[in-house]
Amino acid sequence: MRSWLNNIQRCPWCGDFLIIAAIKSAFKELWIESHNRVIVSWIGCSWKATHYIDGYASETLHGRTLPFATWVKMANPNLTVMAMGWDGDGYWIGMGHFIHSCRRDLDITYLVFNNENYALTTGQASAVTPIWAKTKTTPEGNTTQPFDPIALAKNAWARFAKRADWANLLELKEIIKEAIQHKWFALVDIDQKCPSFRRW
Ligand SMILES: Cc1ncc(C[n+]2csc(CCOP(=O)(O)OP(=O)(O)O)c2C)c(N)n1
Ligand code: SF4
Ligand SMILES: [Mg+2]
Repeated sequence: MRSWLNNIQRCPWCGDFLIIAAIKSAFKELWIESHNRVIVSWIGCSWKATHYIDGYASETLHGRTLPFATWVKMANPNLTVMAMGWDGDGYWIGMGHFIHSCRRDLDITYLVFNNENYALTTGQASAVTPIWAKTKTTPEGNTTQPFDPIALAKNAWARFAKRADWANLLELKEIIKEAIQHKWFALVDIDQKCPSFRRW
C-alpha cells in the first residue's frame, strides 16, 4: 500500500512534504483528535495540504483564510483552529486580514508556507521576494524591498511570531506545537523550499 507521502501531488523536493509531516506529528503529539480541530486554507500550491491531514477542513478564497478562521473560532471556541496561508495570499491580497488578526489576538494558529513567490501561477514576485531575485515579473531582478513578516506581526501586537525552516523537521514540529498551545494568535512563517520557482 502506498503511504500518504507518496500520494501528495507536488513537484519533487517541494518543501510541502516535510511541512505536512510536521503538522500531522504536532497534532498527534498534542493528542488533538481530528474531530476537535479545523484547518482553513485557500488557493496556492499548498491548498490541498488539508486533504492529507485528518479532521475538518475548509478551503475558502485566496487571501481570505484568516477571516474564515476567525468565524470558525468565534462559532466554536473549543475547536483548535489552524489557518494555512502562503506568502502571495497572506502577505499581499490578505495583508489587511493578517495585521488585524495580529491585534485581534484570537486563539488561531496561522502557518504561512513562505516560498517567496507566487508559485501556483508559475513564479511571480511576492511582497517577500528578496531584492534582486529574478522572477517572471522581475526578469531584471526585483527592485522592490521585501518586508519582514515577523517584525510586521510584532508591530501589530502579535505575541507569538516565529520563523521556521521546512528542512528542520523536528524544530518545525516543536514550533508548530508551541504555536498551537499558545492560546492567542500565533504566526509561524515557514521558509518553504520551492525548487521549481524559488531559484535564489
Ligand atoms: C482572489 C484571487 N486572486 C487571484 C487568484 C489567482 N491565484 C491563484 S494562486 C495565486 C498565487 C499563489 O501564490 P502564493 O499565495 O504565494 O501561494 P503558492 O502558490 O506560492 O504556494 C494567485 C494569484 C485567485 N485564485 N483568487
Ligand atoms: S511550484 Fe514550488 S511550491 Fe509549488 S509544488 Fe512545485 S515546488 Fe512546491
Ligand atoms: Mg508563495
